[in-house]
Amino acid sequence: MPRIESVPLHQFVGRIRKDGSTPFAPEPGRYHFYLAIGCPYSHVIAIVLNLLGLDSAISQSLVDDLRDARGWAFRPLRGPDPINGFAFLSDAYMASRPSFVGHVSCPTLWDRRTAQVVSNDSHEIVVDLITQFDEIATETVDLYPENIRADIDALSSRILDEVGIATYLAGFSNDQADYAGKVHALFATLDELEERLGKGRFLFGDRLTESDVRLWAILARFDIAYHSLFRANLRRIIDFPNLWAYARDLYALPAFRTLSDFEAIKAVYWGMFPTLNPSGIVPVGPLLNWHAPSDRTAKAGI
Ligand SMILES: N[C@@H](CCC(=O)N[C@@H](CS)C(=O)NCC(=O)O)C(=O)O
Repeated sequence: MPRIESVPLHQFVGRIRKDGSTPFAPEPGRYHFYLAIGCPYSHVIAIVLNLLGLDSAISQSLVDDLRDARGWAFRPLRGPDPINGFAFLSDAYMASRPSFVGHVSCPTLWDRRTAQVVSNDSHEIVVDLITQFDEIATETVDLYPENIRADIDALSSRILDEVGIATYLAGFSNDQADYAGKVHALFATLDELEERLGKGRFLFGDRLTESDVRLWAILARFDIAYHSLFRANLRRIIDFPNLWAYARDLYALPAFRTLSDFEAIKAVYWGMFPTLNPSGIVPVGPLLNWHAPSDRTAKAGI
């Protein structure tokens, strides 16, 4: 995500509030998500919407799988923009604020009522989905329990920085020592998560939280993309007994299984970064047995 000096990364930071303190109230049928199938941040949104039972209250559509220099676009593969008929996602930003210059990213949350982008800060969006839509959500799962919110925020931010973003920084490093340092640091965090998952079924014991969804979006991409494409290859996820069993346990849950298209994800990564994979050839492997049973439910009460 390129950063333009002195311009904040997220220029659309609208918050959805039940109490009327912002222009954006939680209402069924009002909001739309633009997502990208390969994007881990979009993957988190899709799974959270499904876990909360917000799929029918908040619509979503996909941009084209691959992004070029013009940014995310709408093309036949995933269909036209169903809300505005835009050609590019950046059109939504320009329509919202004609002077806009900066980070156009998926996920983007669009408000039909005021015809503008609400936010493209996925962390804040997830928090608002969980905390502001409880009267609309059809499921009662609490992915962000009040008494551990600070701990969830802290862990999710480490997962994002030290695992998610770290793999990209390693993959795009042009310096041997820098690359090696980043990979060792990344695996030190994975070792820590491996140990943590030896103590409970999920990252916070028996409660599935937002942090688990964040980590899933990374684990789902690790062995099929990050390990080889980004040279984050000290180990694969399948070499970590707890992380691998945990990933399979999550995959057994319908929201994770039905919303994780590994072949599409793999094609996106191996197709979108020509400096790392000039031929564009998508590897046929690895063969991962996602359906192998895990013993994780036995850890529920630990
Ligand atoms: N800060 C954003 C990051 C999202 C992000 O980087 N999305 C990627 C796709 S996975 C993207 O759209 N990148 C386009 C760009 O940075 O130009 C968030 O948390 O929502």
